[in-house]
Amino acid sequence: MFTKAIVRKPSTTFSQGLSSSKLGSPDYQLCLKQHQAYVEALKICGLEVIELEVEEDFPDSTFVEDTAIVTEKCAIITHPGHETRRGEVSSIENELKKYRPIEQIKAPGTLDGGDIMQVEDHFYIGLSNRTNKEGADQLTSFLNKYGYTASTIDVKDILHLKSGVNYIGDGIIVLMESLKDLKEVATYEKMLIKPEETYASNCVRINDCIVMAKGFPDTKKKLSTTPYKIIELDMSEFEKMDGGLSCLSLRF
Ligand code: CIR
Repeated sequence: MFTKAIVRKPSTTFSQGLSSSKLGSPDYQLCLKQHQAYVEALKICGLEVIELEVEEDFPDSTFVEDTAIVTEKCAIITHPGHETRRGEVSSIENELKKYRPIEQIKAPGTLDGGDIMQVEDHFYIGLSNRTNKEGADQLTSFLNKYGYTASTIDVKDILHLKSGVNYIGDGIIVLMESLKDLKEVATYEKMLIKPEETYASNCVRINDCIVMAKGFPDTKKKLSTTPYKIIELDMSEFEKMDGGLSCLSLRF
């Protein structure tokens, strides 16, 4: 059961963030509106929403999920894989230390929270262009110290592990179709997401709700077979900056 979420409004510099998408430049006003709707959705899921100060110096700082891993027993502050994002972590640490003992990934380790998928007491760590082996090893030792287990999955073709693989509880993994044979998640029940709806594979289960991106009818139909309330959100402006739905919050 989650009770809180940390979010941060996009800064006016948002469009200068990292992006490989060909979807064009984001509309800042629309982006703020979509962010507000996201915050409202978190509240509907029963969360108290903690809004951090906007960080104008860090265009990607609205993607707070990449800056920490929050478990029931500890919070691990990351060392983001892209250097332009490293300054985002100090304000996150200041907030999280109110709630959890803090651990920290250090160079030469790099790690983005988008690469970490929790399945009960086990954590899958995506080895991506942002998360390296040293980062994964450091995270694994912190998790082991608090009684969790971890293992790695190679994910070189997507930005982060959770861009294509997400756990929604009850033994079900939502998976982009091209990863259907991923051996590391072979034992789970799989909900395969069509190639044209890949963006929607990044959805989040929060308490009795599943929050998903709007405009993906086949995925919605599949997720609607679960007992959870489906909340759809327009994510167009965040998608333009390679941002998935989960990365806009840290839930704990
Ligand atoms: C980046 O490339 O770092 C940002 N523009 C997007 C980060 C998205 N994070 C995520 O999906 N966990």
